[in-house]
Amino acid sequence: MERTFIAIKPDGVQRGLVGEIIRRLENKGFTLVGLKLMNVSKDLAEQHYGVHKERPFFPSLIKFITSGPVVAMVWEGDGVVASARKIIGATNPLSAEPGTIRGDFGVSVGRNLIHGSDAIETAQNEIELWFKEDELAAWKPTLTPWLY
Ligand code: 3AN
Repeated sequence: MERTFIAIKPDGVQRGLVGEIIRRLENKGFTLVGLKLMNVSKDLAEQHYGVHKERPFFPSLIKFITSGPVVAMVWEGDGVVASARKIIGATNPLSAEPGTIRGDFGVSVGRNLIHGSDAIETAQNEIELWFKEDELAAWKPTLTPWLY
């Protein structure tokens, strides 16, 4: 089954939005298979945001993501990569639709609360980067037959 990597960034944790964000993904019908609260090392941050290395905002992005604890998660479900991106909303919270996480709770692109993998292949790479295999639980909720 498809999996995606989701991280609640330091601003989401500081603002007490961890439960709200998890609730939205659970309510949709996705399954949580990995979860940890962690401080992000500079090395991990630079690997995670490697594609943005040359961008002017790269140093502030690294400083921000390493500034406080992050909730790293893996979610599973049919089409979860694209669907989680929709639930999260556009990169700039001011452009994100109301009803999305960024649209409902954010005002700044530098403080946009949450990360979600942008494609299936990226998701696989990010899950490997952030989680060890034994940190992930392969399980099926008993609700599954009512979802699919
Ligand atoms: P998304 O997180 O929606 O996939 P990306 O991958 O384009 O967006 O950008 C990664 C992260 O870099 C964003 N979540 C945001 O925190 C930050 N970022 C993107 N564009 C800017 C910008 N113009 N100024 C500051 N930070 C930015």
